[in-house]
Parts: sequence; structure tokens; C-alpha cells
Amino acid sequence: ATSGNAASDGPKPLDELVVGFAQVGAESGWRTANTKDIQASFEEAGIELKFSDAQQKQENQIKAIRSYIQQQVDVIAFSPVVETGWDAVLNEAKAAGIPVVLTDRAVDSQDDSLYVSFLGSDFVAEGEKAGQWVLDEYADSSESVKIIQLEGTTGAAPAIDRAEGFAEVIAENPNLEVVASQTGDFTRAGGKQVTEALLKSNPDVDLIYAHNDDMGLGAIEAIEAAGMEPGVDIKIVTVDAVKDGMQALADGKINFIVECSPLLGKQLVDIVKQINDGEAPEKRIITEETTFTQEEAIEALPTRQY
Ligand code: GYE
Repeated sequence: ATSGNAASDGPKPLDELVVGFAQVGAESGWRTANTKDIQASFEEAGIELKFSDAQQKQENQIKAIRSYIQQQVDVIAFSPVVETGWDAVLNEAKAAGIPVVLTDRAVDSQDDSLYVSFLGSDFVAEGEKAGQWVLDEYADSSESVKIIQLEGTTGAAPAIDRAEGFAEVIAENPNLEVVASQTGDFTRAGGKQVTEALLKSNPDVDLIYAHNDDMGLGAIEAIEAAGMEPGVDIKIVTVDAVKDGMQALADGKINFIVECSPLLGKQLVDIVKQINDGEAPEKRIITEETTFTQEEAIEALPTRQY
């Protein structure tokens, strides 16, 4: 091969390796922590990282990946903003002999030879954990429980899977009813806006399930502005467990958080090193995660990294 990719000519010294990373954006506290961790991990490993921020637009991510192909980087890593529409550009990377690693989010493709590894959370399991808390919380309720769902970015793996896992579990109790479900695009502003609007048509809602902390934090603002008490008048369950979310949980404004770890940097560096050494990394690497109640949040907060 003339491309000089890692592994095709034997391992390169780490300081000659170049990795291109195409990030989703900076939409949430989770994303900011994820970016920081990835940049710090590559810096520490002494591997050059080219970084681009797609501002939540697929076309920008595709452009960034194409430019990494042109620059003949050794490995391309990216966190696909949505699941579909990647086959063309990933085939271009494949044709150029550049291995691709998916971090955090999956692609929906028939051809799994288009990437070497997918490192990230099990989002369906996260949705199930959120649903399980709701199921337990209302186990004794004989009345209908009205739920609003704040969805993540439309078409994104965590939005699709967190909705699926949640729906499956709450279906066990017919009293649990999702009365409205809309996207807040994983942002605080989006969560606030959607909650404001949905509270008008559903003033008697009992619980909000937000696909991330940031949208839950936006919902808190909307609930307070409507003269109600978040966590008491309307319960809130979220996913992520970033610092601001954990603080709101400790303060009783959020009731339960399912953890999703953004600290993927070290594992991504390991995958890049394996590729460089000519080894095949595991195809699917699942992040280990827990859940937090108010008490657990109070205990965890002082040592929380992000
Ligand atoms: O939960 C959300 C972020 O893909 C897991 O993206 C990630 C999600 C995370 O914007 O806060």
C-alpha cells in the first residue's frame, strides 16, 4: 500500500500516528466532557489528534471524514450524529484503507466491515433502567400516570434506543402512559422550550423522562417558571449523570439518573494502538455504567470528574 496507514507497513512510532476525530458538536455537558477526555487521552499518549466539531450536522461530519481521508490519517474515529446515511463515506474510507472506529453512537448499516470497532454504551439498557425506576415508583398507583418524554436528537442512536428500552419496560403497567413525546435535541434550551409548550397542553403531567440531563435541566426551568416544584409536583428522570444533573438530583429537583459515561478516551487510545500493532480490536466494547438516587448523588458528587 502507498497510503502509509498504520499496520499496513508495520507499527509506527506513536508520535508519527495521526488520528482524525469527527465529533457531533458541543450540545450537552456530556459532549463537552467527552471531547475533553478524548483530547486529554491522546495528548497523554503522545498521539496526534485532529479534531472537528460538526455542530450536530451530518453534512459537516461527512465533510470532516472526507478531509481526514484526503489527509491520509492513520485512523478515523467518529460519533455519528444520526444512525443512517453513512455507507457512502465509510466505503470511501475503506477504499483508502483507513480503519474507522465508532465511538459513543452506532451507525445503522448492513455492512459491518465498514468499521473495525464500536466503543460506547448500551442505550437500550439505559432506557430500561429509567423505565424500571418509573415502574417501581408507581407500582402501587391505581390511577393513570401521565408521562412526557423529551427525546434526544431525532435519528440519533441514543434517542432511538432510550425510547425503545423505556417503552418496553413501562408497558408492564398499563397505568403508565406517555402523553407526549418530542425532541429537545439533547440541549438545555430545547428541553426548556419543549417542556414549556407541552405543559400548556398537559398541565397535569406527573413525570418527565428526558433522554439526557441537559434537557432535564431545561425542563426544571420551565416547571419553575410555571410555578411548580420540579422533583415534587412533576418528577424527573434523566440519563447521563454529568455534574449539573447530579447537583439537581442532590437538590431533589431530579429524582433519578441513569449513568452514561463520556470517558471513552483511554479505551479509544487503546483501540488505536491495537490497530497500529496489527491486532484486531473487539468489534463491540460496552461501557460500564450505574444509576443514581438522590442519596447516591450526594455521596458521589464531591469526587465526580465531570
Ligand atoms: O447522552 C447526550 C449527548 O451520545 C451518549 O449525546 C451520547 C448523548 C448523551 O448529547 O447528552
